[in-house]
Amino acid sequence: MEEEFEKIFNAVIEGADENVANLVAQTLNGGAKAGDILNKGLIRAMDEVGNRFESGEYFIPDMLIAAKAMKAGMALLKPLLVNAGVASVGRVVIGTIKGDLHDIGKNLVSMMLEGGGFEVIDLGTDVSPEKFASAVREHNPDIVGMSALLTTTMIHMKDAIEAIDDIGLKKQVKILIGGAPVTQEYAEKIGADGYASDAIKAVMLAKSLMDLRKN
Ligand code: B1M
Repeated sequence: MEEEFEKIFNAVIEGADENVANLVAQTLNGGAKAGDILNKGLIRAMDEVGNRFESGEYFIPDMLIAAKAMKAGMALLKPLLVNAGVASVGRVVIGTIKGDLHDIGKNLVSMMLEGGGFEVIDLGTDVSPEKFASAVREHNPDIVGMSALLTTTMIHMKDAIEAIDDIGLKKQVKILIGGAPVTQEYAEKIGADGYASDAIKAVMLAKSLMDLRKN
């Protein structure tokens, strides 16, 4: 199976979206677990794309093409990672913070939260603090999830928490943050209720935040 994961890894790096979709379908048919394809093929490839960008070997179009290929693979995995028809365990409003267009990690977290039984309202990317606040007023979520992939945008998470506080709704929600540059220390510093380093941990944390809300 490792050979198949390697082929998927290479196809994402090359940005061969049709190839990625075919390889993911074949590997699933061969009995691989969706989670293994995700971690050993797709996510590992995006890390490599990031390394190549950093070293100057790849440029923005290469990252975009790889992201499209990753999404082609994720579309096939989604139904397997998300259990349809599970009763909602809580409502989450989620988005990528202002100035930030990276949505793969946020989409993965949304997908896994849905799989964990949460109702997810996805605000998309480049979400302003005011939009987070008005979504809290409109949707009355249990949890607000914020994602940031850039050191220059993560600072707006603090502004979004303040915007929610300014309309008097901070105590009614739990704030969960994540994304590559984000840390537990940063979460504590800006008054978020939790930080998760990946999508699985985000679901575990969201469930424990729900328990805290009940007590
Ligand atoms: Co961008 N980019 N990018 N990029 N890009 C990074 C993030 C970078 C690390 C690459 C590098 O230099 N090595 C770097 C950031 C440096 C920094 O700030 N420290 C970078 C840069 C610099 C930029 C631009 C500024 C480049 C430029 O224009 N000069 C630019 C910014 C645009 C903008 O947002 N305003 C830019 C643009 C882009 C593209 C649009 C081309 C494309 C995004 C396409 C898309 O998302 N639709 C892109 C991509 C693809 C990347 C890399 C290669 C891959 C990101 C990704 O999808 N990873 C990335 C390098 C890297 O991350 N290794 C890079 C896979 C994904 C599954 O992981 O998003 O980390 P991740 O999500 C994880 C966890 O972080 C966590 O769970 C997820 C699943 O495990 N998580 C959460 C995420 N959100 C969470 C929320 C939670 C909990 C957990 O709770 C709510």
